[in-house]
Amino acid sequence: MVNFSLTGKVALVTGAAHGIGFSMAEALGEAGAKVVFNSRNQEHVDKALAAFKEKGIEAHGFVCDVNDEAQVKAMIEKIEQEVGTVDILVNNAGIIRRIPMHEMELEEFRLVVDTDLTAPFIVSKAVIPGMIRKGHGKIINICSMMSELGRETVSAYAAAKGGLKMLTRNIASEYGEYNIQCNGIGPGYIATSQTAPLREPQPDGSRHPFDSFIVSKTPAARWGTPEDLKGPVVFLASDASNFVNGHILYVDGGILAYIGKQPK
Ligand code: NAP
Ligand code: GCO
Repeated sequence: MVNFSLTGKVALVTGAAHGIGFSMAEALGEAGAKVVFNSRNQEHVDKALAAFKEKGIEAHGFVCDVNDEAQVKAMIEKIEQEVGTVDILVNNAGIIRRIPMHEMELEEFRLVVDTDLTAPFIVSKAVIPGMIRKGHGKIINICSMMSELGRETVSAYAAAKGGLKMLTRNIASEYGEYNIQCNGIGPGYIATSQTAPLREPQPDGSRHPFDSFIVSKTPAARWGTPEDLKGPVVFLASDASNFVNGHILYVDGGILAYIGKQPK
């Protein structure tokens, strides 16, 4: 029987106090993993711990900024002492800034690239030695449609998520011999706080133009939900995907396959 069970595994999901990360952490917990997550904010950690407890999921939360290597190293050491060596890492923490490139401050560009690309390097580097010692590991990087496509105002985000696709492939290449698989998940347009500005109703109550645009570009004719990511993350975290390596699994309702609905 195909093994999707994560019983006995320690799964770290970064930035999982809410949104896509929380939903993926919930799925990993439901599949049997001990869930570990971080946020920059103690209040967010506490709220998420209460939510996991309510769902009967064993979770451990830490305050940690993934851009700070010292904080990340300290968090991984605490996880190894209190929970166990990390078997599964989901690099989910991420930000976006929607600003025309010629108006974007250098510091803003760098913050997005640091958070969405450099931080996955920092956290992956911190957990790989333990995975090598254990003889197995799963690293799952949360990419994006913008790992493949560009659009106005998201230059830093697209550059970072494009780079994250190639970091995924390089980790897969460099550590496959240690039985570590590194893959990506590329969510389409998902209804979370990150995309809330793109779905806000107009002053006259009509749909946001971008909202209608995305629905017309998606064969599934809807926005995705964080729950749509639960099955894909369990698959890539489990032994069922042990020969899948360096792959970006797009969970996008078909956007990347579709030219878009013809205007009536
Ligand atoms: P979200 O609701 O804004 O969640 C992002 C999470 O990242 C927050 O929990 C935040 O935690 C955490 N975070 C940000 N910077 C951090 C840092 N420096 N250190 C630690 N945690 C940090 O967004 P989401 O939509 O769930 O996105 C989650 C991931 O999916 C991101 O990588 C995003 O790029 C990607 N994605 C989203 C979509 C979409 O349509 N929503 C599509 C494709 C990819 P705190 O604020 O609590 O610290
Ligand atoms: C945007 C959106 C997208 C989504 C996601 C798509 O402004 O275009 O925020 O970037 O968040 O990354 O896969």
